[in-house]
Amino acid sequence: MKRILVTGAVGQIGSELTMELRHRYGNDSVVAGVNRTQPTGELKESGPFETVDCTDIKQVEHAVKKYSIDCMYHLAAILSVVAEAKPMPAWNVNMNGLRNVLEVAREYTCAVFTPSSIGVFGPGTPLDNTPQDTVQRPNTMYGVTKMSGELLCDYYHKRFGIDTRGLRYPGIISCVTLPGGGTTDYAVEMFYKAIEKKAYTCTLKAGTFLDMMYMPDAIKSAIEVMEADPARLKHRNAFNVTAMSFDPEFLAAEIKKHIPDFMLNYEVDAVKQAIADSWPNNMDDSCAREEWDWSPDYNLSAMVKDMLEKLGEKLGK
Ligand code: AKB
Repeated sequence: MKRILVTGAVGQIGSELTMELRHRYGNDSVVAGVNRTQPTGELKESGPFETVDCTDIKQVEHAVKKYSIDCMYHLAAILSVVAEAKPMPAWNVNMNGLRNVLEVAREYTCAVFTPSSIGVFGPGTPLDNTPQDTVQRPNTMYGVTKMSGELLCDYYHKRFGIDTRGLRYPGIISCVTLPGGGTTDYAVEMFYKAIEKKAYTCTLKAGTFLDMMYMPDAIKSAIEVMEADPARLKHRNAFNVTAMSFDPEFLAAEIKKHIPDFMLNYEVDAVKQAIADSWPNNMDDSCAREEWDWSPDYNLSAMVKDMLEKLGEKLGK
């Protein structure tokens, strides 16, 4: 039986992934690792939670020992925009935090899932149909830490036999927990503003295409890659995965099918635009499809319909 620790369990992905893992493996088998923000509601009531600041190896080790953990989903991280504003804290959390998790995994023999990102790509990378194995010279602190994290995870697998696996996530869209500090956050904000104000001012230019994914697919992919037959895996850290690629205009046009008077304006943020311009327009995720049968359930129109229904309910509109 799996005994799982999720770090960053109150974050955008963590809050939903923890609940799905509890549903699959049993409430008591999945520990929500929290740091500054305490869990609330179902996340708090449905299973154990523990303070785990990943930059403190003793806290990681304490949780792993206390709950006999054999698998960690290490989601705690600082995202791209915040990492540009605070590069050293980003290095500390994204690199030292990961090293602590891997060291504890080595000591106590745990499998480790680490989310990587489209941020691992940069100048020199082919931006269309970006291959699984290609140039990775990111020019953001977030990208540097995610790229180095991929290498470190592969190193722990090859050198120490730790079962490390990861995904290069695109922008993730959900209506449960807001993302914080990412370049792709605009896509989530657009839904909230479309419902609340019928207008949104976008910080990225028209024509900025980025890979995106709806949260149910993000959760499914994390669980499936960890359940995959290791004999089939030629890659580990980390797989390109995507579900759709759009720019602000495409997303707005799809929202307008449901909210016809929705208006999209632009006020471009130079820092966010530079980050987005260094990332792929669309990735090739054929290795994930071949090695562990990855296939997303939601395309743009299915995601927009579901998001607007669920978010409308949540916001009482
Ligand atoms: C970000 O925008 O920083 C993240 C990511 C794509 O990794 N959502």
